[in-house]
Amino acid sequence: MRRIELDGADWSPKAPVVSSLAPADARPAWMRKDQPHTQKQFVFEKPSEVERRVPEAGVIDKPGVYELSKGPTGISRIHLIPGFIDSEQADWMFEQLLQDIPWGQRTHIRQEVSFEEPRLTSWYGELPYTYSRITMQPNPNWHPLLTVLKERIEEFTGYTFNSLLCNLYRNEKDSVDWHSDDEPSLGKNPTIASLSFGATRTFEMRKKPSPEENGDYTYVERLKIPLDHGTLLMMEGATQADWQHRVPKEYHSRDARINLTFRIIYPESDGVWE
Ligand SMILES: O=C(O)CCC(=O)C(=O)O
Repeated sequence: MRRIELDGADWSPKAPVVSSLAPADARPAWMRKDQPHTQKQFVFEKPSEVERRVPEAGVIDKPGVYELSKGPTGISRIHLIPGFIDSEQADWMFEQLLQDIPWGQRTHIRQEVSFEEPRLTSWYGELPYTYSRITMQPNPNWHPLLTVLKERIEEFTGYTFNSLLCNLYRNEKDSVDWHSDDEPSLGKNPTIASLSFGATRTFEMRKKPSPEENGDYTYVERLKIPLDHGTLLMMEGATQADWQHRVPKEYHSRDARINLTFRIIYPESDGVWE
């Protein structure tokens, strides 16, 4: 047998050499400790355009007053008050509102196609309310519990509200899409008091893009605010002018949730919406 002597090491074959097209060790080079990595060098090339990152959504879940932004339209401010109604009271209020409010499902027409709102609603107030080309007729017959809640919020906030839009999200499939409460009849920089009962749902906010973005919301600031049983959320200042909000559908099952949004509506003849 032929012996190969190299630095004194014994290189004589110990087993028959297998001749095959496959390499003896079929593992890729990076998995073999004993083999050097490929000689190809990684060269970092600076991207010609600045990379833009989609910002992660912030979460607001602690009580407090938050200044969301400042702009030519003013300061956008929200005030989160969890436990505004204690949970025991909120329990019976929820049941009563679920039973007694005259809930109805409205139909929208968009681009000649009609579809039902994915939630039930009801309107209270001396004046009608028009949004998304739907008009809610005046309904001055305030339920006594709604009057109590309105007065409690008025005492706490110092505002006087004259109207209320009630939303019932029957389950996880109900939702409200991105919008601002910026109808002319709400006046400039409206204050809105939003009181939630029942299942916790996420209230999402996104900043309206600057004119250079041409309506693209990809890189705008976003916030998530879990609204649970008895929580009051106040939206003030330029919040409706500079931000949008929604309550998205959920992937997991959710029980019913009621949201009451107290508003101040002006008669259109007042001209405050200009
Ligand atoms: O259900 C909510 O918390 C939001 C309702 C809402 O966006 C609205 O009534 O305009």
